[in-house]
Amino acid sequence: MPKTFFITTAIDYTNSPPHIGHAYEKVLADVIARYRRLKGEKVFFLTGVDQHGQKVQQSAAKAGVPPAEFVKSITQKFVDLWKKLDVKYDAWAATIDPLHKTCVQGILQRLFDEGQIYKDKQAGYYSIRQEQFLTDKERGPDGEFGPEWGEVEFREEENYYFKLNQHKEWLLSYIDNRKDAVVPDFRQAELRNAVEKLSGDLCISRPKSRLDWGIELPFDKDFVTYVWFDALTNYISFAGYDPRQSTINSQSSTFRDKWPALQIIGKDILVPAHGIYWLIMLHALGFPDEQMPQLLVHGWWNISGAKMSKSAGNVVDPFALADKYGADALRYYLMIGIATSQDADFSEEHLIQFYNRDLANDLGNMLSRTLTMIRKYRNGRLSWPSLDQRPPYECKGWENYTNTMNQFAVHQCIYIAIGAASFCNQYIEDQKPWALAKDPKQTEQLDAVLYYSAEALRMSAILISPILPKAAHGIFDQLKWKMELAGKEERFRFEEAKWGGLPNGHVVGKPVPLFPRIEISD
Ligand code: ME8
Ligand code: MG
Repeated sequence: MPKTFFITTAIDYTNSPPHIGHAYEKVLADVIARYRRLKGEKVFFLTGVDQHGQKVQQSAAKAGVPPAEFVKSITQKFVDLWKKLDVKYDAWAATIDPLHKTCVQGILQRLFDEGQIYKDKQAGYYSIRQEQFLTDKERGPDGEFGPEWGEVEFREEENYYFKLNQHKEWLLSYIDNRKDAVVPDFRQAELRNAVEKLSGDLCISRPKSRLDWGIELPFDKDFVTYVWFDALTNYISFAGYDPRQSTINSQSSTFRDKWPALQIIGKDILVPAHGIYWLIMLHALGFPDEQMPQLLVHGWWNISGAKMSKSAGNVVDPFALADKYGADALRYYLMIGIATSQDADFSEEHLIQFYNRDLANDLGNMLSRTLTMIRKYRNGRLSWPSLDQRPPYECKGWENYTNTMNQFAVHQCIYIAIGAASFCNQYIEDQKPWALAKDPKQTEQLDAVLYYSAEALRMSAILISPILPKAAHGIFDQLKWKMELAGKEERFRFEEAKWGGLPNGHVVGKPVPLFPRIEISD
């Protein structure tokens, strides 16, 4: 069976509605998934929501509704957003799903039976307000716990622990043996440093008296599992992993066909969650090194250099932006305004600037002037050029596109796709079809310029389709090309991004403004 390209994103907390950071991560994953399908690969794209835990329990209590009801309404907001932004996934990982629960409990039971999970007593200072044990890190300069912790008391509590520390040497050797375990490289180095400092095991439970909104431990009904075995496990439970099978080879082909995944996560959850806990959990479950997922770590969108947060009141609402500018304009800015491994500042002004410069001017202008000229000079009909007047924009560009996309440098790929359009705007300036049209001796030359301009548009549409699916369809519609596949993603195929696709005599459609300029009103 040919391998499926399996891509996952972090599941999003359902303690509050989605913000622009969530939108960015899912659009990035969607662009990579669409690019793979464009290349003819089979893709399985998994995303979802993290519905259990303390934060959700607290938010639900504050709202005065049961947690199950609370997560339902927030979950719906995520589902609605992905629909609005054309994020097209194959499976939905909602952690309250009974299938997921069965898988999580199966995994916990197996590791417990194998002696990887044990019970221990913890004693220390505990913040009642924050519901967590405090360490010396939480002490202020005066040695006391600050007022943000509220009342602090000494407590003893029993919990279950996962033997994390015994896998430390393995994790170091795995990281050292695989250069692309984490992308980008500086994040892999950051992870390695953190692993070197690793000590102690991982607490994986909470007594039900403290937290009951979670998955019960299969071997002790007084506890629920706390975060890690619940949330991280989604990446395999929703891909068909069977916890009763202890080797990869005994897993069903449904699972083996997909795994290992490319996992897209934000910079805040590499250390320790995905880079340490998750990789060690998989190793403990018997996943061999070559079956470890690759971690693609993206940066964060900030607001004027500051972190976006509810308390700072600077959370950017993706729904409002999509309503105001359209899904494609928002997708475009989220992809071009940031380098995948870096942070960037989100600003509506920049969104408008990028849109007007690249889409309204370059691509939009190229489309309307080309169609207008073909209709004006040739009644909309294209002729195969008899001259080789192909613009010197060569297919090398497409090779770069593939290479940069394979390195997840989406913003650079956009420049290649849009570059074809702006290059052809220049080509039209140079060739001056309006002058050629006045000279009967230049008939063939004019045919060639019109034909290759239409071709450049067709190819730009193919290359931009992972980023701007709606606009790519709009360009094909106006070219009257592949109308039988209108609205379908199969309309775009990477292998067709080469000169000579439009047949002799092809008649193009009417130009309709695809990217009307956004005027800034103050
Ligand atoms: O971390 N810019 O959920 P989450 C870019 N449920 N990405 C951002 C961002 C920003 N400003 N803010 C958040 C969780 N993200 C857990 C994951 S694993 C135990 C489960 C990214 O809702 C963030 O980095 O806080 C993460 O990858 C994703 O959004 C979900 O964040
Ligand atoms: Mg690396």
